[in-house]
Amino acid sequence: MTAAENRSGFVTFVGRPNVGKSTLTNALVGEKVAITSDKPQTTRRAIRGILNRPGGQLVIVDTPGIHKPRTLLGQRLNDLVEQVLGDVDVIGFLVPAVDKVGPGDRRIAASLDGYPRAKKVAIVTKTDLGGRDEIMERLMEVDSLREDWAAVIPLSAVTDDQLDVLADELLALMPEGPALYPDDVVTDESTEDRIAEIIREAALEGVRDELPHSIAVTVEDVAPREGSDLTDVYANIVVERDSQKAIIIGRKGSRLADVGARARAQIEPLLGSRVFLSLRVRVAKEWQRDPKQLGRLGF
Ligand SMILES: Nc1nc2c(ncn2[C@@H]2O[C@H](COP(=O)(O)OP(=O)(O)O)[C@@H](O)[C@H]2O)c(=O)[nH]1
Ligand SMILES: [Mg+2]
Repeated sequence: MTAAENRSGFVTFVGRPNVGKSTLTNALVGEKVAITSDKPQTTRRAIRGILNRPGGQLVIVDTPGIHKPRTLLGQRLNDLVEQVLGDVDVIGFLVPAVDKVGPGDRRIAASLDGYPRAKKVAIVTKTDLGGRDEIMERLMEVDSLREDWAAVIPLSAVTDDQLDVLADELLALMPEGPALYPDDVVTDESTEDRIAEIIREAALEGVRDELPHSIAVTVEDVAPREGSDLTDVYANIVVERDSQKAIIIGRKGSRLADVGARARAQIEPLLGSRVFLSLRVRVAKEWQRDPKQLGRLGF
């Protein structure tokens, strides 16, 4: 193949919270680069996952999606998403097979008019949860939302059904050009950032209401321990109130111990070493609204 036939570019997925944007990003990359949960607004950064295929490279940018901003953090995240949407080559619009298309979906589909540069692909996801008729109905509903879909594709990011079809279609829509990243990396996130996200995902499990939004994680140090095959990882779980700190720690530290165990199980394969994980819970009052705190937390 000549260099001229190589294609590369950026794609991002849009859709209501929980439709499966981050899960699809990971499924395409083949490795977890973006954390997922059943809580809305889990994603807080623009995370780039990289998929190399014969004939080209896809850079998949997973974003928090646009929300009504309630805090300074919310505003910053919206600005970030706007910027990504303005820059990508392809936007994939996701609707789950099992939910009827509603006003939220229609609004997001219509908002894609604001990004004329990007080609648009409609994706009916979670087909593993839907029946044949349900999937057909959804495909027709989604198809009628815009006239300019370059493709309408049903798939499951959990069973990987039709994932190849999407990857081929996305690559075909990319401009010609050389690979943008080396072919042996799956993300441009630093190891520290990936560890912080893994811990945040573990901390999100089982917490409710406002607490998920209040959790941030910082990694202070990752260091191989001398004379052993252990890596020491020191991290802080940051919350906004003392009452939240108590919830995260749990009775006699039981919740925090579970969070640590779940996170460690994922950090060890990432680092390729056994890990000693030290987690501290800190309170940073109202950090989501405080520009100084946001800066310290990397937003
Ligand atoms: N069964 C099934 N569940 C999925 C699929 N894609 C995502 N999910 C689940 O939907 C929830 C939300 O996924 P996530 O990727 O975090 O959604 P996001 O908010 O759009 O990024 C998670 O619990 C996922 O496991 C799919 O194709 N099939
Ligand atoms: Mg997400």
